[in-house]
Amino acid sequence: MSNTPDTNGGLSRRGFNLLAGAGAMLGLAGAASARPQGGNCRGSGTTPGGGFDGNGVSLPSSPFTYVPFTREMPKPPVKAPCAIIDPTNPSQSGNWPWQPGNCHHGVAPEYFNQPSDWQAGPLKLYEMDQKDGVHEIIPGVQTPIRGYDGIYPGPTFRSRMCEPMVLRVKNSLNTQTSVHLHGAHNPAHCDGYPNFYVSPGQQRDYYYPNICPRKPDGSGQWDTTESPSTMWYHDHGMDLTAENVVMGMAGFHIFTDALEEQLVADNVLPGGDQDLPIVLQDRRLRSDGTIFFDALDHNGYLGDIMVVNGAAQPFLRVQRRKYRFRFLDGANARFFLLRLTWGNFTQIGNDSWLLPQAIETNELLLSPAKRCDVIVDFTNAPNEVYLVNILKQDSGRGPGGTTANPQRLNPGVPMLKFIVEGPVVGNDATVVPGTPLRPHHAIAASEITTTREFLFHRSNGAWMINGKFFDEFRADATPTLGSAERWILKNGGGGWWHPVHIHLESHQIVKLNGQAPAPSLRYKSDVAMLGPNDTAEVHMRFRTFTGPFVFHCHNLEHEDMRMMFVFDPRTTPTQAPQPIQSYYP
Ligand SMILES: [Cu+2]
Repeated sequence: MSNTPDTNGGLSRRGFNLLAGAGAMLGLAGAASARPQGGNCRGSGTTPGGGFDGNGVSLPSSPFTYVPFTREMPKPPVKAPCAIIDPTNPSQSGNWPWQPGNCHHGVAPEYFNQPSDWQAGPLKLYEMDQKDGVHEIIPGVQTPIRGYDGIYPGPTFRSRMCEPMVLRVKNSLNTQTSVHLHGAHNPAHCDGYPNFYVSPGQQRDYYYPNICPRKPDGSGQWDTTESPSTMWYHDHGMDLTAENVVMGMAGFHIFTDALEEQLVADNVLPGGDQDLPIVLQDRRLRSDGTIFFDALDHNGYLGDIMVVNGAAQPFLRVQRRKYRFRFLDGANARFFLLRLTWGNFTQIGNDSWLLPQAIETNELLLSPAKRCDVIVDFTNAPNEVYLVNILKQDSGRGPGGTTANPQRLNPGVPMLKFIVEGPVVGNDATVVPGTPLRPHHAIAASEITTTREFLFHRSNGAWMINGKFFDEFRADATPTLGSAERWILKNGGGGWWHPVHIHLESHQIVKLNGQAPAPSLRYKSDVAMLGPNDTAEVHMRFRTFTGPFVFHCHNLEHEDMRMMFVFDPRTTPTQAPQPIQSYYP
């Protein structure tokens, strides 16, 4: 593994970004053969007015019509390993299709230095190619995409505690990429650090140990309160994230462990076909079917077509029983306020983690990158139920209103139609509001050793934290491994919303604007949503892995325009920002 940084021939990073964006668009023009389609519901997915850019200029509407709710909701395929290996069994040596690390960008040093209890289960090897593809967001309209394995959304990974995996990612695109597994506790080498690239034509081995942190009591035991459930992966390439994600580079990664498997085995939580990951996004198309993306719009991408698992306004057939829906806001800049036209949600998870107990709610507010894991009980439902977005948002600035009182649309935009069929299914899952799920251990104020403040603000049409732009070679915080810190995350104002994502560790939101946050936000999060003028106080612990890692606004246009900082956990206390570890290329 060499340690030479990738360079872009002397171009500035931003210059490179713009060139790459323009090149990609030119490359796409002419590839599409779509024509506007007939139908009776032009703009059915659009927000009123079709949306505006950050300067108040009306965006071009997608010039297609279609009949919504005529197409079944796609379910991304589950990714299968190319080999399952027991490394301690010499008779399996012939099963290796390739040796981890034997590729251009190598594998994390941690792979060669695993504690024995990281390998309680077999090692799974996966291969995935990042490549161009064609996808029908609207039926009959061929839209060029960039996809993991060439599909949109990408394949769903399912992994299990202490069953490590190495994912060999190939890059057949003509742009740099970096894969981030959002919500995971993984080594820095494979966390999708913005310039730890998979270069075009090359491969990188992402080693996911699939562990959770150990307990802070020194016992060495796993802290299973931190074991995740619903993660997702997406591109995190420096300056290119927004474009790569809007072109299709995102998918689910579902994690389980003994505790969650028991909840399913005991019929507390629905499993199998009643457990569905659902990604909500928005897209805007040009007349040739290509995805509209303006690389010069730094305010936030808004589409006028509501897309669910890659399809515009689909339907889903459900039985009269409980379902687990893992909702992800996978949009670049669009927030969602979700309601059902009948019944409530029973929320069981926030971001990556199950809640300590199920919570009933009639609305779910999601920012980009947030997940809400919910149960919907269709037992007594009418034959048709709709999932509706009732949030008013006309620009990348964010929705109207505040986090406490977001501006609502009436009647809102239906995203997904549930067709409820058949008789009541007996012996259904037993989860109800109040059902205990995954225990939670709060980080006490007395454990905090350091307090840091971060102001997220606008400057010269771009985005800063504490008066600085992102610099991948500068550590902005160097916490000590094993310690707990308090981070104050402040929105610098101007009506902008900034959903702040911190990599590596869960954070515990202890105060939002001086008050206890809403019940579902009181436990573990990986995105702290900052509405206009919001201040969040979060506690977090730094464990297992030295850096560098990033935290950033997950409005992807803000992230690309530099609203990102580096934190670099060290084994010994230091204030020194240099050197940060590097794993190039
Ligand atoms: Cu932002």
